[in-house]
Amino acid sequence: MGFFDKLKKITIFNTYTALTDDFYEELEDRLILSDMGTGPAATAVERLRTHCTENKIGDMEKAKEVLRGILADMLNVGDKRLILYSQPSIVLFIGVNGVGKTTTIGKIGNILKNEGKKVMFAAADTFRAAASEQLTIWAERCGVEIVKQGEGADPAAVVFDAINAANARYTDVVLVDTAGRLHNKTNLMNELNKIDRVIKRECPICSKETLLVLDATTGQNGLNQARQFKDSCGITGIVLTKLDGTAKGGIAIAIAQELGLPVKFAGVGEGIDDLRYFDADEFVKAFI
Ligand SMILES: Nc1nc2c(ncn2[C@@H]2O[C@H](COP(=O)(O)OP(=O)(O)OP(=O)(O)O)[C@@H](O)[C@H]2O)c(=O)[nH]1
Ligand SMILES: [Mg+2]
Repeated sequence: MGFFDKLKKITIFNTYTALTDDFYEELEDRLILSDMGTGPAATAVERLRTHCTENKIGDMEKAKEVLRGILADMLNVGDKRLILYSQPSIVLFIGVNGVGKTTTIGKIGNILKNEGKKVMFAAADTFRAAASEQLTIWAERCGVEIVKQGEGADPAAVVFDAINAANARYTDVVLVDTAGRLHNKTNLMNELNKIDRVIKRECPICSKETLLVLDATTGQNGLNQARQFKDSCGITGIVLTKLDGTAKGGIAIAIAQELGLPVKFAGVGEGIDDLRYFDADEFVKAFI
């Protein structure tokens, strides 16, 4: 079974026998329904039509391959790998409530540990005690260290502790969990800025990624979240979770095209192995 098999496929290529105007029209509708966005959907269909006409392609299977190539190309923006240039490197996970931040950290911790890296979790969601307990369970599951404080502690203080511990213990990567927040809550956004300032002050040479975690089932709403967080927090990439069973996978292309942000990881379930580095070719094969 392929990693993205749980994604709902757009099966239109099986229901038409020729590249008719109706086909192109329905394809565009289906791409828009997948939350790819009207602009990117129109661009993709136009590129497909032009390519197939110019190269006299009539075969549906060939056309499907061409479209996969076009979509993979549209996903190809920014630096798609996780940037880990220093020891330690810091990766901050942010996003609205319940999108899968804590779970994602557990899964990525496991991936990095299996790559031979020394990983530390920082439990900077101090909003509720259950949050650091949840992250502790993941830390035990993957066998990585965790730095935490009591409920209500200053998240920036947790990050301060984690950076110092990571420096002392030659940790490669610190993964920072944060509380779910809406981009329009000023005090919570200030909290993220404070975390940023602590990182800059305590580890000016640290490479830092800020990954926005998005629930794929929220479709275009996720795109709005990305736009707003990008404006205020300097997002460097996206983690797209809950791609299992959704027909809204087109959101990955919308984000790449409209915001220029790469999807770095994709999640397809709750288990430890249900998240991987995002592979555009693999994704488009499951998508179309
Ligand atoms: N089906 C599915 N469920 C997921 C996926 N990723 C996370 N979840 C589930 O989503 C729920 C919320 O996950 P959390 O990791 O707690 O989300 P969070 O963003 O940390 O939530 P808050 O800290 O409350 O903001 C949990 O039940 C996870 O198991 C995924 O890729 N697919
Ligand atoms: Mg959480």
